[in-house]
Amino acid sequence: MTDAQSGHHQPVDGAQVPRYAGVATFMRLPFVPSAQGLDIALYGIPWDGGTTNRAGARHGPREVRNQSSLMRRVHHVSKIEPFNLANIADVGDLSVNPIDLQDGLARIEAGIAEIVAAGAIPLGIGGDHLTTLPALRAVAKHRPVGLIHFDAHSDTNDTYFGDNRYTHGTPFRRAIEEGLLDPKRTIQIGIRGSIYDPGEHDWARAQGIRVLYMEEFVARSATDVMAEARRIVGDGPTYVSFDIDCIDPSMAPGTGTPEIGGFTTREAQAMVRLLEGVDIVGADVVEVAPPFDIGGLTALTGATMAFELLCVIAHGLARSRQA
Ligand SMILES: [Mn+2]
Repeated sequence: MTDAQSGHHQPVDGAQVPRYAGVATFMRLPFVPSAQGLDIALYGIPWDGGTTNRAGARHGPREVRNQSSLMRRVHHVSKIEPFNLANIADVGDLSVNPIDLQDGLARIEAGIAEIVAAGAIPLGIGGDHLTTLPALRAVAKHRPVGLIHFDAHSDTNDTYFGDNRYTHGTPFRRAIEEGLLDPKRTIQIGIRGSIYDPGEHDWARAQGIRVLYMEEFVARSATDVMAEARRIVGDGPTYVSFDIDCIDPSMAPGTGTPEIGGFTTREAQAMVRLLEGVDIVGADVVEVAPPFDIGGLTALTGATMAFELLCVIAHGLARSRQA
């Protein structure tokens, strides 16, 4: 369905077709095979080839599509109507390779590069967190970007099982080494849980990454922390990566590496809303692992966080068009 005035794709109307009916797409938007003509492209990355412990995030996109049918058209606080402000559709799942890690990364990068070349902002649903590395290779091809990273883990480890350099615990170290990320414009929020080594976060800090532990968030507030995040990324192009395991496992149990003591869904929503004004050039929601989920709760959380991101990105696009 398209809006007669704007020509923008529209979700299937829940008053015409009940929200539980029909073929599941992200936000009940049309599936379109290409990002041509879109302002924002929603896509799935059914791949967890970088997972070191409990696999299952490859099943994330399908379940997030299902739960995203619960989303309606208007953000209840900001009153943002993303589907009116921007042309948005579901471009399907990226091509992946479940048994070859490097080929998997190459395919994911190629898929996102196509979206970027079409002029659309990529908003991906993972997949494990290693999928953010090829996303950054696609969006930061010509200049490094800043990063606002919500996660229980820093994901800046070096190697695993010998000299394996590519896991969902290493994407941001690789991205910095590859010149894709400006570490001084990078903040990680919600970091917690036991670590392998007391110096585990030293490398990240030495690069200039702001590593913000969960305990510091609790002592401050979403408003205060996000003011710092916006200061760190400034006016430059910024990627936003939302690992669902930043949320407490009592609210988002369906993930491979849960850590207790996390954000409430309400705190996470508050933070994403405070991304207003950030120049977001790409974003993702990763690590939803349906085999560990209960009643679709984590997939619903992932879908809702994607909707929150969509509202902020669409509003930013509309604002920059007016400027
Ligand atoms: Mn992560």
